[in-house]
Amino acid sequence: MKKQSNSKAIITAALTGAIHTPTMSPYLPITPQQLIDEIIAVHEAGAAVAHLHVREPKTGYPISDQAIFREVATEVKKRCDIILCTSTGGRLGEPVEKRGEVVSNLKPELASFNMGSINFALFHIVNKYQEWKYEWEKKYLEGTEDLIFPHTFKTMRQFLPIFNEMGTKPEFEIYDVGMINNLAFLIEAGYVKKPVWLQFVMGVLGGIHPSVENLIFLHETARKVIGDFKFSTCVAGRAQFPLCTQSLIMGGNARVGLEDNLYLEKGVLAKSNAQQVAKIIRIARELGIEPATPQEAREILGLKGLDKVNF
Ligand code: KMH
Ligand code: ZN
Repeated sequence: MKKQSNSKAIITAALTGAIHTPTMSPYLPITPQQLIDEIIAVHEAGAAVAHLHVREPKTGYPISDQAIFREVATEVKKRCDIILCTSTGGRLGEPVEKRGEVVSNLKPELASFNMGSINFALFHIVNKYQEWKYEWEKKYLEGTEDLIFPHTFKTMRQFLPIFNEMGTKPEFEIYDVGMINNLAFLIEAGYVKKPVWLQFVMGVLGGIHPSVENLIFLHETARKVIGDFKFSTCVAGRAQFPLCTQSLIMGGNARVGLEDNLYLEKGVLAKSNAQQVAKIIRIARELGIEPATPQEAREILGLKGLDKVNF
């Protein structure tokens, strides 16, 4: 991983995720074609990475369907050189083995790697909606009151050789400060090689509260216990733009997208992922920071290259 120049930042767009449901925004991409179109658009807007989950095309239910992952990845690769970061987070409640399949199947350059177990709660937002587009949505969200998003040390130890074998760089998702400790342990035990690529995920109920102090705390802790790392920040909800801006100011990178936040500004739904990408890039440029191209991001992160994926 090359040293990152402070004047370039990797912008990731997290397109759809597995948290927001179709009722919450008509702009959430659902079908393979919508996902493909959104990825091409975020690439044109300046994103270097697209973080990809897939959904059941008719209902929007989050799934880890390998055929859909492949369909989207193949078409995108024909049309642009964006880096695909496939999610191994999958649907809340889905078994871990199923979630890891996308790495062995597609051998992507980059994939999410959740750095520990957390309560991943969304039940508290159910009351904001009176009517639901699809039957599954309310039940899915309510079920999270009793949900643990599981990533035990055993799971993590079992996932890592798959990433290594496929040449896929893990993007370590850090939802709370203890997860930095988990990663430091795995580095120390020889399962993970430095330098590592971290995504600080703030604002999930069950994870760290999104605040300026907490982003500094996460960064400072990673500096002390890991040392050699690069980082990006993503934030669930309305603190997305302020804390992504802070991340850029701190010499880091930023992830935006409808997976994390449905709004462009207070009370205004983002009409596309590309709108959010364009906004963070406007802010970055005001700070003298340019978005890294996908090729520059590959060099910064030390990725294997698009010619070595299996799609
Ligand atoms: N959904 C985010 C809170 C993953 O996909 O594996 C974190 C995430 C993890 O993007
Ligand atoms: Zn995700």
